[in-house]
Amino acid sequence: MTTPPEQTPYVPPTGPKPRPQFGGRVNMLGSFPEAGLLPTLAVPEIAFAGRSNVGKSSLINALIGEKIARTSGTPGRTQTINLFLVADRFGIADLPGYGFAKVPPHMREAWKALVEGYLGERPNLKRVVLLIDARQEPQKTDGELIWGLRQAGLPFLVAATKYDKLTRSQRAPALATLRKGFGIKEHELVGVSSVTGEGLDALWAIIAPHVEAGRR
Ligand SMILES: Nc1nc2c(ncn2[C@@H]2O[C@H](COP(=O)(O)OP(=O)(O)O)[C@@H](O)[C@H]2O)c(=O)[nH]1
Ligand SMILES: [Mg+2]
Repeated sequence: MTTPPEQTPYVPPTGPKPRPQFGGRVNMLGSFPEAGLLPTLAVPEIAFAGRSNVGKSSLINALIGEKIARTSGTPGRTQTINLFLVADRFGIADLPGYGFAKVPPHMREAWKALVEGYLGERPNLKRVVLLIDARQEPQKTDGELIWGLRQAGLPFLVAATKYDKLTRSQRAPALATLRKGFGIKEHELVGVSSVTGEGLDALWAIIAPHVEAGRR
């Protein structure tokens, strides 16, 4: 008789808890050109902000596991806030992008009024995820938004996007450049890729406690 092979005990994987998937349970509540038009939600809300083309829509889709936000290769010019309700548990606001070249001053003012109006009027807003391209040198417009969030006392987190486009050796220096440029702490910055999924669990781990604890 042969002895049975020794069993290897099951070792659960470590690292951040995998984030839940919400496929089929996401409702688009609308696209709003004025902050005052947004419905008030009875659940916590997370907002996503950043320059046009930084990967906002892609990140929202990758994080939620469903194509809810429209992505494009060309910077969009529509200035609206898209609001989503995810599994009746939390809201996601996709804020209008900024920073593309040759924007007439009246459009810049309209963007400012819309975003500032939104940030000042959402009692359930738990976090602003500010997206910054991991490959870029710190930009003035991003710095101004960070300054505004600090002034308003709004908790934020920087997601360094398109992380897949950096080599392993470029990554830590790129994050350090952003940290120094914007004066942000290590735990306030996470490198993410919507293409490879890198950093999404880490990003979710930061958002999840707000979403769960803040439920009303
Ligand atoms: N390589 C790479 N490309 C990305 C990533 N996220 C977005 N993109 C591309 O960047 C462009 C702009 O993305 P989009 O999500 O529409 O940006 P938004 O304007 O900020 O909403 C699109 O061509 C995307 O395919 C990423 O993580 N990695
Ligand atoms: Mg978009």
